[in-house]
Amino acid sequence: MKPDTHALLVIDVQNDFCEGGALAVPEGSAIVTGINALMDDYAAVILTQDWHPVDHSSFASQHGGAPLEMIEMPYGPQVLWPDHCVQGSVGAEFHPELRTTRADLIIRKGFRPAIDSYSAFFENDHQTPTGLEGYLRNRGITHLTMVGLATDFCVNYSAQDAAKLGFAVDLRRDLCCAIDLGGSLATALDDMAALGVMMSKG
Ligand code: VGL
Ligand code: ZN
Repeated sequence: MKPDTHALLVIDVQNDFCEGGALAVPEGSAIVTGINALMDDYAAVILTQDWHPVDHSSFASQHGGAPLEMIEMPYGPQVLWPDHCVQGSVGAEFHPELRTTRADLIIRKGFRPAIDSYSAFFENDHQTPTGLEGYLRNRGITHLTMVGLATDFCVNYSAQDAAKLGFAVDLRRDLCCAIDLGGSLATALDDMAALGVMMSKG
């Protein structure tokens, strides 16, 4: 059992990121059993849930563009995604085998139509907070173990923001899976390492 200052942060283990989902990450569901087992080591377990309105501006369908094209948003470059994790849809639900009953907090993100939110801490403008930082600090949490989907997007931005905020971050590489768009996984691993994110394989 880890000390009470350590939390497990489970990023976006939702149907749309698993096999058969709208934005499936290869082998996404393979990490669920390991994540469930790891929950027993932590007093604090927090889940994030990508939670988009049906007309979310990160959807290619809103721009007449093709999925995975890049566009310029007021807050910077944005990948256009297939419609995914629409509020209330089956795709937005957690993987059916994820032990959601163990979660102390479920933090939803990406619900503002005009802005995407990869990170569990800030939206993609890197300024609008989700509230997670305050929750963790109020609970006296200083160390975060991160797992989930996808390594190179939501896990990556969450880990980078956590490290910048001064949390000690350990990324369990064996309990994450990547989308890997044009080398995005290698870049993400370099960026996280440069910020002091520790990587472990279990
Ligand atoms: C994610 C792309 C779009 C993720 C969420 O969870 O990594 N990626 N929305
Ligand atoms: Zn999303």
